Amino acid sequence: MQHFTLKSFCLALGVSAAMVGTDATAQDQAPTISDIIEAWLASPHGDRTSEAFTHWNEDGEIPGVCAVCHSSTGAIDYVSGPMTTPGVIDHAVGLGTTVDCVVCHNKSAAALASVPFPSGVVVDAFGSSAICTVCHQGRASSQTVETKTAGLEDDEVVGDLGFINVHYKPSASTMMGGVARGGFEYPGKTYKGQFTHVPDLNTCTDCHSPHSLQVSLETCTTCHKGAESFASIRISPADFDGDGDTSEGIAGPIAELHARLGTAIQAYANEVIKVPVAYSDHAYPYFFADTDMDGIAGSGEAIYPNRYQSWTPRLLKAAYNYQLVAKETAIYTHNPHYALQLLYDSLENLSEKVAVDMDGIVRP
Ligand code: HEC
Ligand code: HEC
Ligand code: HEC
Ligand code: HEC
Ligand code: HEC
Ligand SMILES: [Ca+2]
Ligand SMILES: [Ca+2]
Ligand SMILES: [Ca+2]
Repeated sequence: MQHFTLKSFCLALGVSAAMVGTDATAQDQAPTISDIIEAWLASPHGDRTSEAFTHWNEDGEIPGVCAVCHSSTGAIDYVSGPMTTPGVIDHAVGLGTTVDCVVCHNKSAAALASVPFPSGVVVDAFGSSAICTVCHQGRASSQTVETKTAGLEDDEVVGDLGFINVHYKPSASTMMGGVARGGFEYPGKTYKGQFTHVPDLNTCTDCHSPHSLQVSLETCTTCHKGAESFASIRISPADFDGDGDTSEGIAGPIAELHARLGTAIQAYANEVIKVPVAYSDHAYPYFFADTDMDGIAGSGEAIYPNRYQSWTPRLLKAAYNYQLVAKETAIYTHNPHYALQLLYDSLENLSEKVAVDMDGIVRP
C-alpha cells in the first residue's frame, strides 16, 4: 500500500487524531490508525489478490454493471450519483482498487440514508451501515424471476429461460426479508420482513467490525448462553425439519430443508422435464445437464456449454431459492425464518408435481 503520513491520512478521512486514538490523551481501548489499517488489510475488503478484485484483469477495465461493488472508484461514483439503476453505473472504471477506506469514508457514503435494492424497493433501515447494503444486496430478486416467467405455464420448458443467479453474499437483502424480496416469493404467501433481532444488533456494523469484518461470538453469548458457534444459536421452539431435535442451531433445519430441496429439484427434472439436472456450487451457471445421470455435476459436466437449458418456470423459481440459500452462507443468522419460508414454499410447490417428503416439516 502507499505511504501516507498519519496526519494526511486522518485529514483525508476527515477524522481527528484524537478520534482515532493516536493522541497521547486518547483512551487506551481506541484502535490506532495502524490497528485499523492492519485489520482492513487482513480482511477480504483489503485483499488485492482476491478473485473479487482481479476477475477483470485480462479485460483491462471493470464494466459499469460490475464496478459498483468490485472497485472503490465505481462505488464512489455510484453513491455520489443518482443511483438510478440498483448496483449499476453507466461507465467502466480502471483496475486495481479494492473496498478501500474511501469507499466508506467519503461525504456521499456518510450522507447515504436510503439505498435501492434489485427489487426496486428503497431501504432506509441501516443508518451508518447503509454503504454495506450497496454491495451486499445481490443482483436479482423475486421481481426478476416474476418478470422472466410472467404469463408462462409452470411446467412448460421455455427455450429462452436461463438460470437467474442472485449473486454472492446478498446479506442485506436476506436481512430485509420480504421487504427487499431477495428470495423468490410464492404468490399468496406472507414472508418474514426485516430480521430485527434486538435494538443494539440490527445493523451490519452492530455485529461486524467495519474493518476486520469479523463478528465476535462474545457479542452473542451474553444472551445466547452456551452457544459454541454462531451456527449453534437457537431460540425458535418449533421443530422445523421434523427430526425431533429442537435444540440444534437454527442453521440445522435450514441445511436440512436445503438438502431436501436439492433432491426435489432433481426429482422434478427427472420425472417432469425428463432432462436430469445437477448442481455445482462453484461453476457458472451452477445448474448443468446431468448427462451420465449420477446426480452429480462432474468436471466434464460442470462447463458452460453443458449448462442446463430445459428450464420450466417452476424449476427456475425453486433453483433461484436453492442458490440464494447456498450463496448466503450466513442466512441462518441474517434472517433464519425467511430462509425456512423460502425453502418450505419451494418444496411445497415442487410437491404439486413430484413426491416430496413434507412429513413433519413446519413453516415458520
Ligand atoms: C450489487 C453488488 C455486486 C455487483 C453489481 C456485482 N457483484 Fe460480484 N460480488 C459481489 C459481492 C458482495 C461479492 C463477494 C462475495 C464474497 O464475499 O465472497 C461478489 C463476488 C464476485 C466474484 C468472486 C467470486 C469468488 O469466487 O470469490 C466474482 C467473480 C464476481 N463477483 C463477478 C461479478 C461480475 C462479473 C459482475 C458484473 C457482471 C459482478 N460481480 C457484479 C457483489 C456484486
Ligand atoms: C466497509 C466500510 C469501511 C471501510 C472500507 C473502512 N472503514 Fe473505517 N469505519 C467504518 C465505519 C462504519 C466506522 C464506524 C463509524 C461510525 O460508527 O459512525 C469506521 C470508523 C473508522 C475510524 C474511527 C475509529 C473507529 O474505530 O471508530 C477510523 C479512523 C477509520 N474508520 C479509518 C479507516 C481506514 C484508515 C480505513 C482503510 C484502511 C477504513 N477506515 C476503511 C467503515 C469503513
Ligand atoms: C464497494 C462494495 C462493498 C462495500 C461498500 C462493502 N462490501 Fe463487504 N465485500 C465486498 C466484496 C467485493 C467482498 C469480497 C471480497 C473478497 O473476496 O476478497 C466483501 C466481503 C465481505 C465480507 C466477507 C465475506 C466472506 O466471504 O467471508 C464481509 C463479512 C463483508 N464484506 C461485510 C461488509 C460490511 C459489514 C460492510 C459495511 C461496513 C461492507 N461489507 C461493505 C464488497 C463490499
Ligand atoms: C445479528 C448480527 C449480524 C448482523 C446484524 C449482520 N451480520 Fe453478517 N454475519 C453475522 C454472523 C454471525 C456471520 C457469520 C460469521 C462467521 O461465520 O464468522 C455473518 C456473516 C456475514 C457475511 C459472510 C458470510 C455470508 O455468506 O453472508 C457477510 C458478507 C455479512 N455477514 C454481511 C453482513 C451485512 C452486509 C450486514 C448488514 C446488512 C450484516 N452482515 C448484518 C452476523 C450479523
Ligand atoms: C441482548 C440479547 C441478544 C444478543 C446480545 C444477541 N441476541 Fe440473538 N436473539 C435474541 C432474541 C431475543 C432473539 C429472538 C428474536 C425473535 O424471535 O425475534 C434472538 C434470536 C436470534 C437468532 C434466531 C434463532 C432462532 O432460533 O430463530 C439468531 C440466529 C441470533 N439471535 C443470532 C445472534 C447473533 C449472531 C448474535 C451475536 C452477534 C446475537 N444473536 C446476539 C437476543 C440476543
Ligand atoms: Ca429439528
Ligand atoms: Ca435437524
Ligand atoms: Ca453427472
